[in-house]
Amino acid sequence: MVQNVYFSHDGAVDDLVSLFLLLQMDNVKLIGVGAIGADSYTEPAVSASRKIIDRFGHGEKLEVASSNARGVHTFPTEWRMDSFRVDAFPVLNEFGAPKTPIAKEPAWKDMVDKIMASDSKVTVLMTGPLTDLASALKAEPKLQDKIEKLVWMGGTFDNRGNVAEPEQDGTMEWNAFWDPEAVKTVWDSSLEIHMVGLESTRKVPLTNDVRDRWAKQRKYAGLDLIGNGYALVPPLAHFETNSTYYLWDVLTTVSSQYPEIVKTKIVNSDVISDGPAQGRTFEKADGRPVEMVYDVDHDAFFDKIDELARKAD
Ligand code: AGV
Ligand code: CA
Repeated sequence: MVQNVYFSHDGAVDDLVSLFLLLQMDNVKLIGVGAIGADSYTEPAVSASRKIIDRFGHGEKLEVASSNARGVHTFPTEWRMDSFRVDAFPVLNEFGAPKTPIAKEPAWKDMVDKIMASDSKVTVLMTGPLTDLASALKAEPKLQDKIEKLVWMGGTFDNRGNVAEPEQDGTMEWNAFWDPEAVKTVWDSSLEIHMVGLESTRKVPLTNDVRDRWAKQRKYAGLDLIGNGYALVPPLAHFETNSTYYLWDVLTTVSSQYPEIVKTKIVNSDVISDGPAQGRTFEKADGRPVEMVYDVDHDAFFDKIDELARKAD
């Protein structure tokens, strides 16, 4: 069965690879894409998205909306620069300026309009901060009834965060930390939430073996794109550092359509939205339920990436 999906991402390497993979999934009908300059800058995030749709979208007619969201805590500039590099990849620039149009409205409004106009319920897939969804829910409360579920890369329940910044206690995941208030707004809604936190993404680091596997398949344009993308970011080699890269968003995107590769459980939870733990998602007996991915079949996951990417040419 084909599922209508609205994809909101924040322009990092794994967000853009996620967009590429979504475009290869037979059961996904993308109805809109929004890009937010959180772990990126908005202009290259939007531009690279348009070019990926042009080159790898199989003629799909889509628009890319630009977000005007501002975070509470900004990502390190060094990480955000990757979006300019992906946008400059030759494979995305062979045919000149992008043709996929930029949507008229800012991303939060585009999300409202496209979802309300959809002929069936929509899965909202988000691989960045929840800011635009929170704004959309505030502006149009009826939106909740049109959303099948939210699938989000963000948060963690084991208090081992991935933010290394002052004035925080180390328990938060970055997408939640960028805009903690937005996470609270979404948690307080009646949406069905599926969450991929750091518990599972830790099991799928970028490694040199993974890079080699993609390099061997570079005759496929899609795997060459993935290989080039992940050449920009540091792998897990000897020891985890603050910049070590995992396949966070790709795991979220792939498992949203192929749930057989992950294990999930229901967690009752809440969110802290201020103080040194702002952005922390935590278990709470009378909190709202979320379906949390806690484990992944590593090999099945990487096989699925290959299989999807080979379909692109
Ligand atoms: O926390 C993971 C989120 C994902 O959506 N992002 C990167 C993914 O797109 C932020 C992030 C955490 N650690 C990072 C991040 C790192 N070492 N480099 C770049 N981004
Ligand atoms: Ca992201």
